[in-house]
Amino acid sequence: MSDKTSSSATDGERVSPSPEFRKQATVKSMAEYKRLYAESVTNPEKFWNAQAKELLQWRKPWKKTLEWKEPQAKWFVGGKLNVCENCVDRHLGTPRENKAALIFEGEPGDQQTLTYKQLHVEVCKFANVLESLGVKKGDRIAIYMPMTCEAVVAMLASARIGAVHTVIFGGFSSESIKDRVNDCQAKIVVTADGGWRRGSVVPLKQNVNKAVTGCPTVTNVVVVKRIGNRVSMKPGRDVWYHTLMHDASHKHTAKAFDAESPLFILYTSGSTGKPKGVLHTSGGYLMHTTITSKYVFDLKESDTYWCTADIGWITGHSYVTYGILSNGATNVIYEGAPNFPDVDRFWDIVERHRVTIFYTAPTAIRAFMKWGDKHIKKHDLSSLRLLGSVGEPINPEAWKWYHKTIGGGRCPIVDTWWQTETGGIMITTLPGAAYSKPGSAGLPFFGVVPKVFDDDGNEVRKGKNGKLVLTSPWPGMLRGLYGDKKRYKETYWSEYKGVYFCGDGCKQDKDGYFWIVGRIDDVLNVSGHRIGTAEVESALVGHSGVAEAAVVGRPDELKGSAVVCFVTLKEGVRQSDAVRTELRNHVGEVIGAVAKPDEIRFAQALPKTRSGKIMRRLLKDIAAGKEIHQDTTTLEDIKVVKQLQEQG
Ligand code: 6R9
Repeated sequence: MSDKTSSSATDGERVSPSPEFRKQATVKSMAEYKRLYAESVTNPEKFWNAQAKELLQWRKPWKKTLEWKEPQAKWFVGGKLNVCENCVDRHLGTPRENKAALIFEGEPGDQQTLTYKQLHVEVCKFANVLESLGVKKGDRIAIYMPMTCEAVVAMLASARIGAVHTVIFGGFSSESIKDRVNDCQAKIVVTADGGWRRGSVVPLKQNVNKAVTGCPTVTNVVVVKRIGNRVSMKPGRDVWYHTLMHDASHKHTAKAFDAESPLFILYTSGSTGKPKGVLHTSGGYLMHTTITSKYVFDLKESDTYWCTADIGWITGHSYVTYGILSNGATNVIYEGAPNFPDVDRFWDIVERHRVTIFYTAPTAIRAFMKWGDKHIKKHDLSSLRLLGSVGEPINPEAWKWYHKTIGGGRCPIVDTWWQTETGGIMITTLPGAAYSKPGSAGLPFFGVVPKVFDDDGNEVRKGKNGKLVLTSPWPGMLRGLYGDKKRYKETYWSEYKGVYFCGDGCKQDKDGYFWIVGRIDDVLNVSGHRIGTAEVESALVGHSGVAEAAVVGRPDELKGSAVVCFVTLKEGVRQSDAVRTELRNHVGEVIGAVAKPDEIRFAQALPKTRSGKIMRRLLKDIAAGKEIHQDTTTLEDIKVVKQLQEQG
């Protein structure tokens, strides 16, 4: 049922925070967590009203805290704020203004630090640049960048002028850029001449050039000089970032925008069709990311925080840019790969920058485990005080290794369950309050009401598997799918009446801890990245040699899930390794390297029921090398199964 590593334990071990950590934590006891949680769910409006006043800076107070007409939520209705002002301007004139907001380290080792004051100058200038290019409130801007300060500046500048950004992960292909830019009709693309990855140049500008010839709405491409290589610039359309910035004024007055004005669209894979544009708005989203950063990471302005996620994913939006800067902490960003020039690169960064909070994905943790402890022991990691995990379930073995080897046994680990759609963390353990159970994400965050349902919409008993749902609205929830109201309702609100279904399987143990089992829809979680099987299938059948394709996940120790494809070729195309390689590369070109199949198996036909449905469960078992116990009597052609098994 699941594509992920999951724990067999129901109740698990308990690991409590140390007395020293507890003493300094924002929430210090389970009793305090329980009190705050109870307040947040018995009277959510009162709770969020107070939090929003305390944690954010508003230009105009709201009239109503929540307006809920399922499935449409509006938070802080009538209130006005500027998201960028909350993340940047409000730290000016305080002791924070001269401390580092961003510490950037490039893969080749170059570094750049921007204090809050300097970040403010850059953001104001780029806001002026965008306005001079004709960008207005509500216009869409695509950002296809390496992890550099300019990427964060572009997001904040977009927020500052009320534009809507859509960040496209730098590992995606031209085809993916084109689809996203056209779907949201972006006016501007912000990119770079390239980015560094494992010592090679990622040809970002070249990919954009290829994409935008098919994007009629794009008027300008702004190009950051990162590498200094020669790139082709189209006169009249393409402009250098540094030229525009040189001439731009550093004075920019931020306007106030409605709490519900759109902040960004982020495309994510679903179980059907093309990626969906998840839409987030301003006040509620900033509220959710600010409060979770403060409580879950126990974030203080004295912290040097490092989240290894790329801004191309939701984690990079919520916990690199918005939630962290809004709290005035120091934020480390790193451009490149974890194993360049060597497998200890991350620990070298932690040591040199004295990182105190470190947030990464289980797939990375498992890779470090494999590479060996000796690379870690070389470094002084004593600055760390808290560790986080996100993106997929963390297996208890990896959890314990992370706790001992990286955290020196002293750092609490927060395993954080959430999604692109939820905007911010939903299930976790507050680090000074609750014990952790390795393998369980933990307890609901304030205002979050998760339940585990069976297929009929009844709550299952504790300890039993079911589907994870969220039964009441929360501030950071998506407001819809861009331009597709119907799909929003169908995707999230139609499995059960009146509740949000997230696509994950889950059980809750008798202590109330939630154990996420993984996706139960046709979405794979590959190294913490969401890939729709339908997307990979559509890429494969888009190749001239392919007649039919079915894609499933196979549990993988390192990546969580591996992509396994079953393919039938067209008449006259011979099965060969060369075709396999060609198909792998083809998927890489259509979607991006993250989606490249791990395995391709050929067959004369795919196993189907007599009514013509591909038997996916059977394919999953074949991919996993399991014996087939399922009823195959409905199968049209039993020979096919054998053929596919033989290629394992
Ligand atoms: C933030 C992010 C969302 C899916 C989600 C679930 C899986 C994320 C998890 C986790 C178990 C955790 N997931 N965090 N599963 N434990 N701590 O990853 O967003 O890319 O949208 O993925 O990732 O399956 O439904 P997104």
